Amino acid sequence: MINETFVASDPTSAYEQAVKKYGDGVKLISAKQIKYEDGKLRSEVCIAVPKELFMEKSFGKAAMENNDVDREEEALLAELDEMKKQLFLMHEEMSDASHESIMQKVKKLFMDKGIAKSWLDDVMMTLMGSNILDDSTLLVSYLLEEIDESLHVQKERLDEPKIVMLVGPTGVGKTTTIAKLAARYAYLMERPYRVALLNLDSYKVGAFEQLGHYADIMQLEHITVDSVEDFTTGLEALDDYDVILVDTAGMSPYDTQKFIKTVEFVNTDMHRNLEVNLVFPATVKYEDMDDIYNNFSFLDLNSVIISKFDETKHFGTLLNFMLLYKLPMSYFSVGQEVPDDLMVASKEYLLEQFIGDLDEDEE
Ligand SMILES: Nc1nc2c(ncn2[C@@H]2O[C@H](COP(=O)(O)OP(=O)(O)O)[C@@H](O)[C@H]2O)c(=O)[nH]1
Ligand SMILES: [Mg+2]
Repeated sequence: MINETFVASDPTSAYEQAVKKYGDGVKLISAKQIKYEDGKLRSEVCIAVPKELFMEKSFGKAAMENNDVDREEEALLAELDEMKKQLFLMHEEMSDASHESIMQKVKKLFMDKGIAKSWLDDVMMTLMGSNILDDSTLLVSYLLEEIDESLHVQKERLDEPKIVMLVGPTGVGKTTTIAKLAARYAYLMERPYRVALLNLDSYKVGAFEQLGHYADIMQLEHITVDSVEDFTTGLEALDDYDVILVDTAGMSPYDTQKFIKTVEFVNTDMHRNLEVNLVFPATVKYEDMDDIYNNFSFLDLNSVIISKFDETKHFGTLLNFMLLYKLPMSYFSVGQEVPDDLMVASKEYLLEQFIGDLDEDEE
C-alpha cells in the first residue's frame, strides 16, 4: 500500500479529493488540522491505496505534486548511490598495484590528518575511471578543491540591529571573543556601531568581572541577567544599540540549554535578528567533536567561530567537523590579545594552514 495525503481547507473536501481520484475504496489512515507557514489552518487527510492503483492514477502527474513519487525516486537514487559505492570499493580492490597505491596513499594522507574515510570515499567515488586517480598531485589538489567548495563563510553583516550570541564549551574563548568583537564593531570598522554587552554567564566565578572589565576599558554598556524576564527587560533597555553581544555558559550544560533555548524563543517576538555562533576550538580532539556539536545543535546555529587557531598546527579534525556539519564560519580567533587576535573567517587561510600541515608529511 502507498500512503497519499490530500490537503484542503476542511477535512471533508480533502477526503472528497481522495475519493474523486481513487473511488470510495480508499482506506483512511489519518486526518489532522495543521497550521501552515502562511498562518492558515488546513486539513490533511492521509489515505492508503494499493500500489498499482496509485501508479495508474498518479502516473504522468508532475512529480512535485506527489510526495510519494518523490520518496520513491529518492529511495531509488539512494539505492543507485549505494551501488555506485559498492562498485567503487570493488574497483578499488581490483585496480592494478600502482593505481591503487596512489589512491590509497593520498587517502591515507588525508585520513591521517583527520579527514573522515567516508567523506574521502564519497569524493573519490565520483572520480572513478578518471585519470586524476593516477596522479597523486592532481588527486591532492582535487580533494583540496572539494574541501574548499564544501566550506562556507558567513558574510559579516551589521546593516540591521542584531543580537550575536556566543555558545560553546567552557574555556573555548567565548568571553575573549566577545571582547574582540565588541572592540571591532565599536571602534575598528569604517563606521562605529553602538555595541552593548549582555552577560548570561553569571554562574561562573569572575565571569561578570571578566566581561565587565573589558566593557569598562572600552566604555561600553554591559548588563548581566539570570532569568528570562531579566533578559527581556535587558533587551528592551538596550533597544537603541546596533549590536548586542551575548555571552553565555558557566551553568550546568542542562541549565544552559534550557535557558538559552528560552532566550531563543523569547527572541522570536522581537524585532531584531538573533545570530547564534558556536565557538569551536581548532584544537578539538576527534573524540570530542561530535559531543560539542550534539550539545549545542539544539539551537538554531547560524555559524561557527573557530578559536585557538594559534594553538595547533593540525587542522584536519577541525576541517572534518566543518565538512560533516556544513556550518558556515564567521570569525577566527588567533590568539589571546584583545582586540588584535581576531580575523574574519577565510577559507584560504584555513586551507593554507591545512596544506602546510599536509606538506610536512608528503615530503
Ligand atoms: N591561545 C589562545 N588562547 C585563547 C584564544 N581565545 C581565548 N583564549 C584563552 O582561553 C582562555 C579562556 O577564554 P575565555 O574567553 O574565558 O573562554 P570562555 O570560557 O569560553 O568564555 C583564556 O585564557 C583566553 O585568554 C585564542 O584564540 N588563542
Ligand atoms: Mg566566559
